Amino acid sequence: MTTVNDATYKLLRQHGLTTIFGNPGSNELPFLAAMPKDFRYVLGLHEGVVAGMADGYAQATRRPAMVNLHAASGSGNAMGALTNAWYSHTPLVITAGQQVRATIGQEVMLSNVDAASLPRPLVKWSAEPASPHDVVRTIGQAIHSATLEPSGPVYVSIPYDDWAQETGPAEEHLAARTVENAGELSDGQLADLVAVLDAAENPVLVLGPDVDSARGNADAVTLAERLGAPVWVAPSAPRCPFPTTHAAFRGVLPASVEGITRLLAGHDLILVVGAPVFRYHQHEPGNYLPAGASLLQISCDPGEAARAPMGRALVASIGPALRRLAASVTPRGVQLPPRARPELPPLSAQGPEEGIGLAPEAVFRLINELAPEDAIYVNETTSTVGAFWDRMDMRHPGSYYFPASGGLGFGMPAAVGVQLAEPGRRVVAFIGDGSANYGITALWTAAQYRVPVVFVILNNGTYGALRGFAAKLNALDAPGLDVPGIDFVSLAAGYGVDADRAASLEALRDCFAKALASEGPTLIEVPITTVSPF
Ligand code: TZD
Ligand code: CA
Repeated sequence: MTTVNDATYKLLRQHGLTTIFGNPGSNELPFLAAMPKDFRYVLGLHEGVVAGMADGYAQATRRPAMVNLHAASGSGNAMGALTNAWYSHTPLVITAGQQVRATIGQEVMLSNVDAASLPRPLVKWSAEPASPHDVVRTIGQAIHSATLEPSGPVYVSIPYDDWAQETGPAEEHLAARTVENAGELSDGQLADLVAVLDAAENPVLVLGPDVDSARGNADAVTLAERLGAPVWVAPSAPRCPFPTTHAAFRGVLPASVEGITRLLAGHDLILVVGAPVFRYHQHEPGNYLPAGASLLQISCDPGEAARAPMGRALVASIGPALRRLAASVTPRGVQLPPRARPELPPLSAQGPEEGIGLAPEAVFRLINELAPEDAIYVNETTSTVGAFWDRMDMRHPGSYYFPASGGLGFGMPAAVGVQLAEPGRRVVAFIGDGSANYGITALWTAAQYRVPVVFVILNNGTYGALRGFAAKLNALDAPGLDVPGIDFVSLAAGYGVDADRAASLEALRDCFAKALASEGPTLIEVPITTVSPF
């Protein structure tokens, strides 16, 4: 006899979904009890961390990741993390255990009363199968829905008495199904785009996270070189779509209307690929486009295309669209001079002032010098994002991850997920002392599963970004802006992670070398000065 449980594991195996990130409760045990030996369960101690680890893992493997949560309460704990998964188009297949079918209506303990509604609007699709005989098909639908473009999180609630039910002929064909996107630019659309690009006098490229997800980085380089165009990264960047060491790289656009218009002034054509137009943050009203400029957007997400306030948009798969565009535009033979980087005093002059801390720029510059050239950076230090992009070299696809919605608690878990997905590269996670607390239990998973992330906690004792906003919004007397008195070395030790404090650049040099040599996770707490996020 084949049970719903057997058929589900077969389906998951068929899709290569043999890693399950979870945190269990009684409703989930009948599913987990029969887990086959070729499956791996990665336990997270809080569901925000479970979802964050799965998010990092799915982004880095470029495949859907399985998540198993406990009923409504576990799902609720994960929802903050789903804001990030939603905006990064991360395919998460989230399953949650439900009470026994016949008892949900009574609202017995741990029933998920309106399960399909609970995770909306942060999932593409959600359901609770209407019958045990529709569980396997529903999970299949979830996998396909999560994966189809634009990919994203989906949610299935499964009553726990369904798992032991027998399957019938309805389930027979499910494991063998495949569902694919087939949409591409038509030849006419491509020819038209090429004509528009070739006719532009001074085009500029703005690249977004979906270029990195689609591994379009090398094609973006070809396109920029052929057009002789400078390249910016779209604002509030969650990924790095272009090598920062390339002469055409100009940096990340600021997250304000006026800031972008100012920086792109003089261009007659702005080509945005794989990004929303735009993810603004600080409200600085102004003209949406510089005078004389038109904007062309290529997005894999119809929602992204439809909601933009300006420009002509085409909805297409980013990888093929970029490849064909790069191969088709006319080379102009123009070579751009590399961008000027801001000057810093020599590293030896950057000693800490008593009780204040190191300059974040100096910390980034030193780590950039010491880290492997293919290191992967996970970043969740909100006031120092600009300093990070100024200092760090990222040459390869899949080198950068930042919370796509701005929802904190992504960094530490995502670092664990990315490192699990990329055992051949080293993950260095820069985490603010404020941000660390939203995902701190990821340290336990890193320790128990020996995931060798180097966590660098940049500690300025405050919510630095909020201080920057408070100054802008005339709210400097707001309460709750400082977070003094947290000892991250002790916290790390408590979760089983080796940790050190580095209060000078020499100490940081030693600690970082030790961390790189370690086969397990390490945490380095670095006191830093507070800088403005703007
Ligand atoms: N809660 C969640 C889940 N996400 C958020 N974005 C915030 C609160 C608000 N918030 C920001 O947007 S930035 C920030 C907070 C609290 C400060 C983070 O402090 P940090 O980094 O120490 O991690 P900086 O560099 O000191 O800003
Ligand atoms: Ca801070």
